[in-house]
Amino acid sequence: TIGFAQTYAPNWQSLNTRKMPGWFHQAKFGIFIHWGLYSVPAYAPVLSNSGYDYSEWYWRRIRRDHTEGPEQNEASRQLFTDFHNRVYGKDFKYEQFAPLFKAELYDPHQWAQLFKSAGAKYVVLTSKHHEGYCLWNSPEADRDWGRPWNSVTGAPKRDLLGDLTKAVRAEGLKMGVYYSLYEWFNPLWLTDKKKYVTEHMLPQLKELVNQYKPSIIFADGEWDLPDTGWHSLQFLSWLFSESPVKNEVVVDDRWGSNTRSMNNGAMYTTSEYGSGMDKSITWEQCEGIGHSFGYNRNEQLSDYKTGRDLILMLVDIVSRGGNLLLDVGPTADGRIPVIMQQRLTEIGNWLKINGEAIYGTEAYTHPYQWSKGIVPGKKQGNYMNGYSTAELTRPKKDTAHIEAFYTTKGADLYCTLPAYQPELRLTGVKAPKSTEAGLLGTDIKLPVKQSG
Ligand code: FUL
Repeated sequence: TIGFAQTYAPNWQSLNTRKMPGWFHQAKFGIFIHWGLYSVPAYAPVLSNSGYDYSEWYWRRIRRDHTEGPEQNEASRQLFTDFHNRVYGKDFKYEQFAPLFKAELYDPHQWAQLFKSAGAKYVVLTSKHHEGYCLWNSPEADRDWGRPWNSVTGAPKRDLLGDLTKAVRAEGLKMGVYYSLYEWFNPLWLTDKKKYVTEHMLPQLKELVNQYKPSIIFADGEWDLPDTGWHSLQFLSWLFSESPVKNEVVVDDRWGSNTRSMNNGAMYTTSEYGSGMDKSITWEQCEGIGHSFGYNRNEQLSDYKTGRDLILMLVDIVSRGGNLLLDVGPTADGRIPVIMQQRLTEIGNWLKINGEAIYGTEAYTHPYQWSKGIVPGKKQGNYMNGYSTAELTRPKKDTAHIEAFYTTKGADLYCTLPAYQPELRLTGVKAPKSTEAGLLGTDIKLPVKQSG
């Protein structure tokens, strides 16, 4: 909107004056993709009693010689190790998965069409996860790992990120990247963190932006250093002031051990398998269809959310002003599991009729109406995996007592009902005398009675 160059200084006070590009809040629904060498073993234990684990953490879980980072659930690590030893043998190194990651059935156009028909407006691919393996031709990766450690010099012999970027844009969707700042076992990271940041991570990230011009950067793996340690402030100042995506790009809140709690205007807040936030900030919930981001062959049908669960999750999030970044985990040969395709299609079919109540909407004064006309109380901001307003009045994902979720656009109020009701009494809603009501996808006019 401003026709002259604006520059932002490398401090939060200045960075926060940037207006977040409006497309993100309008979009509401994106697809997250976790794809890498971990897609070869594609395994995580499924332990509901001790918290689910992520298949993309496979390498970290089977390595016993690392000392940094929080100690993880020992039962889960043992199961990862048992699986690895039984299936591949204890001498089989994680690096040996690299030649098995071939992506031979990868069809980026089919993926992009699927995401479009799901009703998603943007896509975020793991350009590099904590394992350090890159889905594009990164010279830093090969140099510092001392072996082919990207998908162009490695087995796929293909720019997986570049090909998806083109296909996604051809469908009219925005393309973004997930990028892990740290790499668990990068030799440079393990010996000299400063050098790793300036000679590996920063040049790599800049090159990623210059080459692929992502609309989103979902940074991650930030927790070991503060924002100053990563030079994040310098990077973001360049990104917002000078980079080729300065007017378009949106970034998450994972740029240092101190940044997630900031909830400031420069970054959107991420909740992960959590309950989400409220409309006072820009936020996005990320979650898989099952319990993991990377593909997990160990999951059963009952581990997957149903289409109905997913649609209600989207509506719940959007009614509180957030976005849903729904994750799929492709297989090592490049397929999106058919059950995930089915779920995405189901969401898309619903959005074809009801999308008007989702895209481009704002949260209403209250996000939903709880059983028998009760509206939720005061908002309590929260953070990842915590509990938000909605959960103060109902258990997570239990929509049984929600009569209607609200969203609004212009003069219209949208009510999404989880279950059929012959009559709905809206409480706490201001409406002019001439109010009319209709049913999306039909010409039906619903009878309205107003009182108060
Ligand atoms: C986390 C990572 O550690 C997970 O593997 C996943 O990528 C998630 C989106 O972010 O912090």
